[in-house]
Amino acid sequence: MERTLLIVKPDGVARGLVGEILTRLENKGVFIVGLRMLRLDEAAARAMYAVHEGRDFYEPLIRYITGGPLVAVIAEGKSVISIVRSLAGPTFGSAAPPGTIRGDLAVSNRYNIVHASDSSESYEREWPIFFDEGGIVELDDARLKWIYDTSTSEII
Ligand code: FUP
Repeated sequence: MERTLLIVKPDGVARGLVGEILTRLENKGVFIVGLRMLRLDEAAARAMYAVHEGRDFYEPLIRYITGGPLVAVIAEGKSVISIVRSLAGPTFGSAAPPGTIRGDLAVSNRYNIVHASDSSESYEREWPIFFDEGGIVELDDARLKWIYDTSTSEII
């Protein structure tokens, strides 16, 4: 099992889309094991997006992500990093295909509703910005058995 971080960004919260996005995760069958609403301070925002420092969109991005409360979600499942990335869709709302969160809910090339970790390295760097260890629950095995075939030695 793998974990990923999904953020409903301030535009998603302000537009009342938290439930819609959590529903998409739950409907797919990924498990929500951490959930927290907070407002990111500037230092945390700069740490979160350090890879983009120096890019022309860096300062607007910091203003965007600190501009209102956000909802941070930790999701767990097999290959959940790539699954949640594909649910989110490509970066720009204008180009994201229908069926994806960004494709269905965003038109902007900045205000794109969600963030999703793009690799396990990114997840390991990002999750402590939003959660401490106690904010993540252990997955209840009973929930697994109709999402995956757990009857063999491998979870399928
Ligand atoms: P993604 O991995 O899809 O979230 O996209 P990036 O890490 O490349 O970008 C992070 C955020 O920076 C995007 F969600 C929106 C913002 N951004 C811009 O505002 N302009 C750009 O040209 C690229 C990204």
